[in-house]
Amino acid sequence: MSENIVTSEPRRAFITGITGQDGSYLAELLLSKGYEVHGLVRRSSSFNRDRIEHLFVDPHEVGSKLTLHYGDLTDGSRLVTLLQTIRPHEVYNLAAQSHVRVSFDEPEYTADTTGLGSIRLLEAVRIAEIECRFYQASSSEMFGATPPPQGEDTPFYPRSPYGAAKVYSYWITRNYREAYGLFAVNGILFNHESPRRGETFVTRKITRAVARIKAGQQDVLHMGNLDAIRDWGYAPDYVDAMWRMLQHDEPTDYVVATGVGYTVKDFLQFSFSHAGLEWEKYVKFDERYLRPTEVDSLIGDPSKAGELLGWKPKVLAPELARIMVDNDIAALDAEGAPYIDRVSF
Ligand code: NDP
Ligand code: GDR
Repeated sequence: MSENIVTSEPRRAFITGITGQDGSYLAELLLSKGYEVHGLVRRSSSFNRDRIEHLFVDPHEVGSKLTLHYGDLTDGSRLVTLLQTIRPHEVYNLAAQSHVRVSFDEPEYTADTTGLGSIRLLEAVRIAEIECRFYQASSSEMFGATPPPQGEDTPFYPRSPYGAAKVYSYWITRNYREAYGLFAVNGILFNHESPRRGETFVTRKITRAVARIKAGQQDVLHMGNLDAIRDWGYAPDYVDAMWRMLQHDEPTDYVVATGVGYTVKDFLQFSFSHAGLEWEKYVKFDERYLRPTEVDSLIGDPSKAGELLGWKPKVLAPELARIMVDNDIAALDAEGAPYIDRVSF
């Protein structure tokens, strides 16, 4: 593995989805390695950059290495002009409509961003004629109904519009590798969480509720299927795997996972008991959180990433739940004041 590519100019990275959970940690990791980081942000009427606010330095000040650019994965010509201007060495495509349940409500929009967004970005790389390495955020949701353990050679059987869109992006990334010789890789990442996880994903929904129940601000938590099994890892570990994939000598695809599965019930238990609470007293079933087709069990086999990248997970689900509960309690205490979890890469 060639860890550092030697060039006279600073490495430049372009990240789509920089305002999301993974994008914020990846930006932090790359800045800590001396990269110049360029991020794609969507224009919105309210502020949507809480996760990267602490990384931002006024561009008028010396030493600013993070630049944000307005754009959208549904706007192909903008992607071309941006890449022509930035000329990045590494492109990380993390942007997506990333919520599985929501993809049943908005299937066409999900296909447009999570599926077609990737081809727009790959085409932009090709049209802009830049020499870069390309990372595609593929997902364990592509395996869907295929039973665990799931590895790089496991057949896909997506169970949602989101999973189907990710399968398209996976294959089009492989096709650009084979057709045009692009250094393009798929990181097939299993669920990974953190204090920056979106509030409607199951882990964060649980840990936020624990903090609020503990503080006397909530007394019921409505949930869907508690028997689903997931392989939950820690997002800062997983962005390190993304970076390693682009430093390897050969472009290839990798599963990134802990290799250990737990039920949603287990995660409830880890989280509530850490705060001295019994989850059975607070959780109520609500069918609105069920999916028309569920993914019952995802447990990844990360041995290839271990062998080729020297990557291994440092945090497993029980500790992850404790980290997230502690952060949500701290965040509630700091309510009204700016708050961000700190990691050290
Ligand atoms: P998030 O939902 O936290 O972040 C998604 C990001 O995509 C946000 O920055 C969002 O911007 C941006 N985005 C959404 N739509 C568009 C668009 N049309 N144009 C430009 N940007 C857009 O996701 P995560 O950080 O958790 O995940 C990162 C990627 O990895 C996603 O592609 C996800 O599908 C994939 N993935 C995630 C896993 C996980 O467990 N976290 C596992 C496997 C794959 P805004 O802030 O404006 O909404
Ligand atoms: P997932 O994550 O669908 O695996 O996709 P999510 O946390 O939404 O669901 C995990 C499991 O928990 C069950 N569940 C609930 N889920 C939510 N959100 N809310 C509930 O109240 C609830 N009750 C039970 C779900 O049915 C499911 O089985 C995530 C996303 O980050 C994707 O972008 C990513 O690709 C995959 O992980 C890997």
